[in-house]
Amino acid sequence: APIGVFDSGVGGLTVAREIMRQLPKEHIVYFGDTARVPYGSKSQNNIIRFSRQIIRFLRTQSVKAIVIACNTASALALDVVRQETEIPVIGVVIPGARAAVQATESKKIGVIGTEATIRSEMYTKIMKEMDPEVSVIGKACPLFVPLVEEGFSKHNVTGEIIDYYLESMKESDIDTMILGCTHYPLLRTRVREYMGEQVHIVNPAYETAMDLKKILEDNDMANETLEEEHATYSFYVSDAADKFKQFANSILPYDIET
Ligand code: DGN
Repeated sequence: APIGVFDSGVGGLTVAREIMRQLPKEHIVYFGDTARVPYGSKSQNNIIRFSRQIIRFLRTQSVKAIVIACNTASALALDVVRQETEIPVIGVVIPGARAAVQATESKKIGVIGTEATIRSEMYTKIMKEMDPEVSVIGKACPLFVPLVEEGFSKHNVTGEIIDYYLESMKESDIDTMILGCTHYPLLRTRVREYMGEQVHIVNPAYETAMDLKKILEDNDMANETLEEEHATYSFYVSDAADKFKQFANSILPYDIET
């Protein structure tokens, strides 16, 4: 049975990509809600409603576990939908939070994400539960999403926008920073250059794939054998399939066919 992965759009492909790398034998069914993106500016009620609908769809594809590959949906809907679903459901926030708490020495952590993710303070709450001594600075960076989607990762204007959003973080004494939005790993090099080597950058997509691996192994759910050259990956979107395909082919290790 495949792993179900969903996101508000293309961003979750950074999570799918980590699953492909770390769990090459697992088949994936991906759903990108491209008709309703961005989730970052929607209310919690709607994000829960969208997540429920997508989980219902993924379950028709007989998935054995579901990864909410969207920070916004993980922050706002995971608690609710996990209780309603009989198969394992994991989000990206808890794995990212755990990695940051483990990495920090100064106990000062920065989190960047969408407006909804930062407003929810979910990363802060979870990290404080893990270690009450950490202090967390959050910053919403909404313009990063369209920059990445338009292929502007290497563009000059991106440097200016990074400076605009991250200047106060750079001047703070954080030693760890969470890329708390699916698109941000694609700006990782730029953010790292700007923040400097002393700041440890956490990619929740990577940590989530590690967590998924552990859950599958612990529950004897991992796929052991694979006859094909690589596992089967199916992609569904609610709109704009061509644009999705173009983006996917620019970041995934395998080309998506029509
Ligand atoms: N996938 C969303 C997230 O990780 O928060 C970013 C895109 C969006 O819905 N704004």
